Amino acid sequence: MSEEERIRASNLKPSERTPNPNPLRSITDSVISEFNEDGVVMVKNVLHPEWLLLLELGLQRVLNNSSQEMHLFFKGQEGEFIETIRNFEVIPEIRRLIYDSPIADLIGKLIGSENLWLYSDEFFIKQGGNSARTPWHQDTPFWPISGTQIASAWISLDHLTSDECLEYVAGSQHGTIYDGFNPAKVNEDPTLPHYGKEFPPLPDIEKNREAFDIRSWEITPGDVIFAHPSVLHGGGPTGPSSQRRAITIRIYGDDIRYASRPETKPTVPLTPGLSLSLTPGDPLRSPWYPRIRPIPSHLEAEWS
Ligand SMILES: O=C(O)CCC(=O)C(=O)O
Repeated sequence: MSEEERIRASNLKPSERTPNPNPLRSITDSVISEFNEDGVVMVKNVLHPEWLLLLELGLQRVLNNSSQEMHLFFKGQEGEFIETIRNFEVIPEIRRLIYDSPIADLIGKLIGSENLWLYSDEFFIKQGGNSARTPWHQDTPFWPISGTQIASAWISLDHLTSDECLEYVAGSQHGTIYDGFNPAKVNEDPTLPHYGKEFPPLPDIEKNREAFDIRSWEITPGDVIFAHPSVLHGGGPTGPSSQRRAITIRIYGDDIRYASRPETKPTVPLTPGLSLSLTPGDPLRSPWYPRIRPIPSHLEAEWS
């Protein structure tokens, strides 16, 4: 398919809002305080439609039988939930998005770091009819890191009601790190001890929703949710005629260090060899985690 045909075949709609000429100004002191207190904040209209177009083209390449491995979470069920990770490495549009769009700079301002590295990027695509909730979980039990200067930007290509949006338990990043669900067995009860006893089992948040300060938002494409990866999050089922095509881009700063995880808990994504080159407590530096800011000089040269 030619580039032009790909654009015509896509769902791209003209922008319904005036682009924000200075997205970095949206990261105000009060946004930073909300992020630090609640572990999550939604910022409206920070991504120009051009970046959404680039993201949509990247997603089309992923779905168009690229070399990306697609993980189907709800295989055999009505709605699909497709996940692909490390798109940066194989999808040129996602690489461009991460280097050239303001996403990294927005996160840098939020976490207070001028040096920035990519932890991972991951597509989460719900389409094709009713697609079930994403189980409640935190990300950090699966990530070999310690430190605080890290945030995930969750970006949806679709308009979402607050019921279809990802949900977050405000403030939970300050509390216990729980065991969480097993990504290979997504339909299993997330409160079961999946990985041994190193982390306590998750509470049953769905059965006791009123006991938790759950946040979610109505989303217009261009809005971005920034979340700390230790905040509990889940949810966002889709209905018979809705879809939710989102990417999460995780970026970290100076204080993030390598940490070990229990052997029973495989890290996501897998990083074979990392434990042979780093000792717990070392700054997290490895080709697995490319530097994004300042832009490496060999990449800057591409602009001249
Ligand atoms: O979009 C989803 O359903 C899951 C997103 C998620 O777990 C994440 O961004 O870490």
